[in-house]
Amino acid sequence: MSVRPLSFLAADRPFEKAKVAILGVPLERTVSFRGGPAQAPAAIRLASDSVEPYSAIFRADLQGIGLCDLGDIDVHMPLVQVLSSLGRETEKLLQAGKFPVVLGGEHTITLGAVRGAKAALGRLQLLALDAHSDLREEYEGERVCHATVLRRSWEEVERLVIVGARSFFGGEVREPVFVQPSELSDRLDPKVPVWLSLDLDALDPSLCPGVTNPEPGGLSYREVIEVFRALQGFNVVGLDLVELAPPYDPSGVSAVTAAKLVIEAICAFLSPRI
Ligand SMILES: [Mn+2]
Repeated sequence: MSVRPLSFLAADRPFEKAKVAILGVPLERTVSFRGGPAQAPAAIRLASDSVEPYSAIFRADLQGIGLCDLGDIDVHMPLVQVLSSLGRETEKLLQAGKFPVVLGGEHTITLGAVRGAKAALGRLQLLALDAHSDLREEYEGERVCHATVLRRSWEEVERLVIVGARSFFGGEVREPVFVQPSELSDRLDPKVPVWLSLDLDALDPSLCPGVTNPEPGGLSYREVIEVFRALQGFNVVGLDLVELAPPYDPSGVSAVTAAKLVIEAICAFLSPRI
């Protein structure tokens, strides 16, 4: 066919034959500093055109895993409805045996995905890579927003672990959820499914400047890869990637990094080592 919609890695596998389902959520509702996440799913799909589906690190080829791109969820409705519609989609995908890859959008979407995954699987733990603790009880009068999303998500799961945090508010730093990448394996439960939430600002802003709230002193690309490697011993069932703000990186490298990390993650979690 000579005409096709923009899709991640030009994915064209029929839904029935795909293991991985890409789902965009261009939500930009509660951002507090600077905008852009609404453009992120399209920017990541476009950037994926410039990278190969092969992971040299995990020695796996995404083509062999099978990928479909379902397009974007409608976000032009109240926030609570966006989250519940993402929750329903995530639940359906997991029940169909798929590995959902949710492309945000602002970090708030993680709450919808986590609720859907919990509904589908019964048990769930959440690993978040994030520069910010996102553990406020409420922020500017909102109980559900990008700054409270990990507090609200924590209420849904058995365990929350956060890697990469370096921006704290008040007593948040004393919460027992922050770990170094090397401690991950001891802090997750091998018997409980893991949802991975990858906030791009966990990376150092010198590597990934196109994010809503850049925070100096972040993880290197290789450190994120080491987190993926540690997760290979666990049952990772899906992931979201959030907070890319394409307007703040005219070089486009941040979007390419996002696309590449999606490929590395899928290859790490779904492919036997070869
Ligand atoms: Mn963050």
